[in-house]
Amino acid sequence: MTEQNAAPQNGAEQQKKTVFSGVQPSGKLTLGNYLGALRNWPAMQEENRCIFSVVNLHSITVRQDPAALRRQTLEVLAQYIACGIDPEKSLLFIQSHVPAHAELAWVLNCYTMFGELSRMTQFKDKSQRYADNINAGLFTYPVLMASDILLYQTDLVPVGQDQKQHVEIARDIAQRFNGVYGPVFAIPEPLIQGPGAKIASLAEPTKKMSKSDQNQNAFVLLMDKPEDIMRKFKRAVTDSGSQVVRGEGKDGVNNLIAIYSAAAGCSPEQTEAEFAGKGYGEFKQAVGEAVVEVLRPVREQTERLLADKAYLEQVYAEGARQAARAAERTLEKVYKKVGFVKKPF
Ligand code: AQP
Repeated sequence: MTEQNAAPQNGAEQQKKTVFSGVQPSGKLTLGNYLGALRNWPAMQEENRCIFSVVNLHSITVRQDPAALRRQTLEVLAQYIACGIDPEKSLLFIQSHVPAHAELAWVLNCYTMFGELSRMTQFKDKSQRYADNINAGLFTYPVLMASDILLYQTDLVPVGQDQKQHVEIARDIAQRFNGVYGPVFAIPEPLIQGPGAKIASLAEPTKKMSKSDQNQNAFVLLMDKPEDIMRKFKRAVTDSGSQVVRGEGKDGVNNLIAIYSAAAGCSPEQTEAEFAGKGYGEFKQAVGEAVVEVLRPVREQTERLLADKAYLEQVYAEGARQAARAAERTLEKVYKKVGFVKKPF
């Protein structure tokens, strides 16, 4: 991306909103990550100052295989670009390359209350799922996420529904800090878009689709082959009814309607009208086909990009350089406000 985008200085550049978002490379990306987040990002880069990070510091709140984590980090970066994020227009970087994220997180930990972190749904879910490893990082995850967002003076955070609570706590932390020291941080807004904002598991549709689900049939991966995608939709849990309409207690069908609508670019009402009088079998086939077509170019382009490691390295190196510069400006302000002696270098 151009230097002006990394550091808006005047006129039109100052009018642009700053957008920040990220995905943790804790596994292979799912259709949920794509429809809820990634797919909405490219359209934003034309009008805004966009910053997208592969948030690998977040991933280690759950044990990761080091070699897999390294591989997945590059895969997520490649998928950002494959989804249409242009490194010439947006800033792309790997979180661990910018130390200011961890540094600001420490400061903000001291402005975040134990009680508010205890209320986080993701912490409750993950501490049940990983009961043998309820580490402090899992608990303070939202503070690191607040640092990611606040370092760049972010206005908008495009996320899926599941992350709304974390953006809200980032707002609360920013407001608390600003209340003590004056306007240091921009106050971010969550941006939750379209029918893909909350994609559920195909196997247990009352749960969200998650890349770390142990059941391989629960999720569709961006890199899945067409035949695997079709098989997973064929097996998707529905209910004893037969009409393709949304309703109470019809979580499986509600989810398939949301997926089809997001993939085909129509409203849930249009989907219901299109499949009126048709059965679940025919509908599942159509959902599978729509998803295969949406994911095909992403998968093919990701494969091409992963074969060009030198290009990916160039993108993340340049991204880290620019992100570090922007992040340092905020961190310096924060350090000054809290009373740290200015860094000598
Ligand atoms: N099921 C989903 N539906 C819609 N959006 C989703 N997102 C995740 N799952 C869904 C959105 O994807 C972005 C990146 O999420 P993340 O990987 O940073 O963390 P997550 O929300 O915890 O995603 P996972 O897949 O469930 O990861 P694991 O299994 O590692 O915890 C976010 O914008 C998120 O809203």
